[in-house]
Amino acid sequence: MRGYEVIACLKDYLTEDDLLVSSNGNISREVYHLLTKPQVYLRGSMGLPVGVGLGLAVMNSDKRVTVITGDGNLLMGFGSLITTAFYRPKNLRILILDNTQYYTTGGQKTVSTAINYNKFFESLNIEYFKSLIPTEMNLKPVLSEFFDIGLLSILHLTIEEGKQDLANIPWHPTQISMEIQKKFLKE
Ligand SMILES: Cc1ncc(C[n+]2csc(CCOP(=O)(O)OP(=O)(O)O)c2C)c(N)n1
Repeated sequence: MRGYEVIACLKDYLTEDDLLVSSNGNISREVYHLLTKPQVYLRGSMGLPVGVGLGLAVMNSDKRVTVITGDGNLLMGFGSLITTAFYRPKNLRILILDNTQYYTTGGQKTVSTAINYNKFFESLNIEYFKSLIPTEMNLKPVLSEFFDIGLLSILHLTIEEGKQDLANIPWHPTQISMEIQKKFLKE
């Protein structure tokens, strides 16, 4: 499956109350066009989605926070995964869409294939980690578990390349921030 096909499936598992953080570039654009708005569409620097998701989850323990990140973004913020594993907020979900490339900027290869994700997350004692190549058949049951388990959960999906031709998000980062604060966040 392609990343946008996976993102479109998330509609069935998310409610208006869920808070999403999406990594910059193509993934944020797909989240903006395919899922409910507003969400935390990261723009600018890579490497931030897990750290931002962790902060939001810790500060908003009554909300489910889901991070959707490309492998390039994940690799640039690996330290945040270790902090996340230490605090392990039960309301945080991390969905890794791994196409083994920086697709947004032209498909340069990342070093994602150098990582044994199973061993890495096992070493951090993450209770729910799954890795799979998603298909129409296997994705839905795994998404149900991933969203409902009630523990910090991490799902690594190896996706095919391919994107929809989507326009940029028309909101300025300040507007994104204001919309999120209005809708979700504590003072
Ligand atoms: C620190 C930093 N370096 C480079 C870029 C340029 N850049 C924007 S998106 C992107 C690729 C993101 O890759 P990934 O997270 O794997 O998502 P994909 O594009 O594959 O969906 C790059 C290199 C940036 N925004 N920030």
